[in-house]
Amino acid sequence: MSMFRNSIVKLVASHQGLVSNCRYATAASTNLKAVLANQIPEKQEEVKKFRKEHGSTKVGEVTVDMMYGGMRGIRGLVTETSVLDPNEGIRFRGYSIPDCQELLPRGNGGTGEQPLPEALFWLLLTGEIPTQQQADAISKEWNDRAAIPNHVTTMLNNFPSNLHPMSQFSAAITALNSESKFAKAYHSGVKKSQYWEYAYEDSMDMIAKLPTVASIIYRNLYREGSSVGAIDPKKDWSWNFATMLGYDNADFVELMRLYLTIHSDHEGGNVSAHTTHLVASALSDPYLSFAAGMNGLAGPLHGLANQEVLIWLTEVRKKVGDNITEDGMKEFVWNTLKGGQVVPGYGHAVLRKTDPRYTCQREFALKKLPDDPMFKLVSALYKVVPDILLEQGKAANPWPNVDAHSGVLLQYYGMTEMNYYTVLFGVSRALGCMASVIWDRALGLPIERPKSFDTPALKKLAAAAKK
Ligand code: CMX
Repeated sequence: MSMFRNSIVKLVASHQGLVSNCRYATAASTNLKAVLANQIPEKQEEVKKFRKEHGSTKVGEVTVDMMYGGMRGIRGLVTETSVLDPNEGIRFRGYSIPDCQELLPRGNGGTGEQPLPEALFWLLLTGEIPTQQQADAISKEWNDRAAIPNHVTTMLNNFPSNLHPMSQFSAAITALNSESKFAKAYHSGVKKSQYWEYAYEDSMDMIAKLPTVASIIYRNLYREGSSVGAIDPKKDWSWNFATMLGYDNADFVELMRLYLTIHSDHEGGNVSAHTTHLVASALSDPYLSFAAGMNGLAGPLHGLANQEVLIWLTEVRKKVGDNITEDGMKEFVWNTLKGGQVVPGYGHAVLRKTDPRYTCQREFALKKLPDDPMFKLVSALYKVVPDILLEQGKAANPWPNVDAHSGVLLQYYGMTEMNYYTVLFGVSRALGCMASVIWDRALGLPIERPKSFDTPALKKLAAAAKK
């Protein structure tokens, strides 16, 4: 049945000319590690040859402003999993979000509308669209690896309720490194050429465990510490996550599948991906590396923005009510800016158009919750905020990003605890960060160590450059 579905999807996609040059999984194997082991030598060879031919080719320049300006625009990282186009948005291994929604296999249970994050992980790692069997094999493997050690459960149960869910999440991931196969292998002297295998094992284990960790945090904080229950071995990662959180709703499962797919990766320079990559370059194990990335995601200019958006929207609604007037909204937005605050959910360091991750969530909302007052408010703000930001003249990108929408969808299904939203983002981000770390080790990337200068030294460099 699923083979049949995959051929139909391929046929429809090629017939509609949706995606040119689709790369479907070439290997029949459902063993992702084996598929990867086949690919790695070829890719290593390709990179070796490329560096031999072009190793000294210049691909950009660095200005003084770039150095003081958060390294914006500096071309300094290699990330294989995804590339962000300023106008078009993210492409995962060359595939846009609509491509992924069209081509990736679905899960059983739910309504079958959205792709499986498991399939996206396969794509991020291999560059190929998996078959249904391959995606299902990942669901099974993650279910098999999902158990978390007692000391992590005990630690989570002992955290005070005023400790932010992201702090709990990051601390739990750090503590999970008691399970690290990478750390153990490193200490027993494993060869560098095998690092990726242990990074892979830790990544698969960690991704498998995150929904349980995240659900314990949720239930401890908002559901009187009730039990998360057991993983259903026949279901997928998102279905199990939704169920452990306590949501028994087919549309919410689809929302999770969509949410966990689209938040996974945004090329390499964003704070969470870059931090994970940097820390992993010191050969800290994947748990330690990802926990560091999560501390970055917890910043209000990055992943915490989805929490900030819902707080802000709630204030807008209090102020302007449900009979939204354009003037009322404009006044609120201007007051936010005049108060020295950013409009959360708008702007981006790289994007210069509406984020396609915003657009696909909007499409979901138009289908499932068109009359929800908060969704109407988000839609109404979309009409006024960009013009105001343009008029203010500061933000390089006045358009909404992913965080402008996600909270509204979650609150519709009853997840109103906005402090928790960034944890969901974090669970998803593991897919991209871990796929990258595995390739970092497969390609033998060294410890990261860019050069820094103090201002006097930079002045000397600038003076010398003028001569
Ligand atoms: N509201 C008000 N001012 C904004 C703004 C916004 N949404 N976005 C940018 N600006 C301001 C900046 O604060 C900056 O002001 P100063 O010069 O006074 O410092 C100026 O415009 C220029 O900034 P920029 O080059 O457009 O943006 P940056 O690359 O520096 O920052 C980002 C990008 C996302 C941090 C910023 O747009 C922002 O703070 N947005 C709101 C928070 C948010 O939604 N973050 C989520 C990002 C999504 C993600 O994590 O992936």
